[in-house]
Amino acid sequence: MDATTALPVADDVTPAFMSEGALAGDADAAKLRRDGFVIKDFGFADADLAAAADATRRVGAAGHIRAQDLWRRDTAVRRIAAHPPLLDFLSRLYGRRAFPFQTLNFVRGSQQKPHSDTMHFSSNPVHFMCGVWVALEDIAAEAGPLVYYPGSQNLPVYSLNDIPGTDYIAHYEPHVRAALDAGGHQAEFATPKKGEAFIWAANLFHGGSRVQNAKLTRLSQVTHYYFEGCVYTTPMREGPRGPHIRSVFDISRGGHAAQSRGGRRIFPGLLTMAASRWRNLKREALYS
Ligand SMILES: O=C(O)CCC(=O)C(=O)O
Repeated sequence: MDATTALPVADDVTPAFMSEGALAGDADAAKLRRDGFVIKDFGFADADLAAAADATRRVGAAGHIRAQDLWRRDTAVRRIAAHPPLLDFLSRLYGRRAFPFQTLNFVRGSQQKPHSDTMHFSSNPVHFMCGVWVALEDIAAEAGPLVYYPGSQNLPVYSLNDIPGTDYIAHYEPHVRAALDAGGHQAEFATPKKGEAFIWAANLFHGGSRVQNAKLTRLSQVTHYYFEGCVYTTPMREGPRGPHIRSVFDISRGGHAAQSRGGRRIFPGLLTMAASRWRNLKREALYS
């Protein structure tokens, strides 16, 4: 059995944008706090957007609809993930250094049911995680664009203990659907232009909408970011002995991210690190 670690009790530290006083007068912080998302153009290099789009198309030609951690093989994907103006923006809004830890490149719409990323990867303290969805081409409404629910970031951060069972499809997804309906949260759809980025707060509920025209691509890159000075967890794999600590790679610095809580260094279990290394090797082989 893999090691899990009992963490010191979570304190009430929150990202800077979540407190009205911390970034007073900052329109982006106010928008992220109110709606749970911000859309911006960070001036990605045209050459990087084109190269990342080509790399993503190659994933499609190999029969996949998405590639995880393509940054390992493609420098343009890595440069988009670690684009300095984007990292500076996120670090300012959160009040801690942002770093990318995972990329997902999509050839076509994912049609993923609404979810919050906090069920897949969370942090202690919570909310120190965000997703950035970059359009690698102009996104058509019929291509199954990203669907999101403004304001839903204020719903509870669910853990497996809050839902009536442990199965993601049978229990988590219907629970989310019911919570969105009960809260009156309305779906909106993102159709950004090439180069625009859609930034979502950790608990904004989102997914992939229905693909209406299967011939259309939806070339896009989602990068997930953590913030320094936290412990990084996988709530879906939480066990009776406590949180599941992730093995996290800081793509911008090219090394494993240190984790700490209450001044104490925290380490993932050895099996987690070995499994993560194995998955990475498989990904490198799959997309080579
Ligand atoms: O792009 C999509 O269709 C969904 C992406 C997503 O849910 C995610 O990366 O967390």
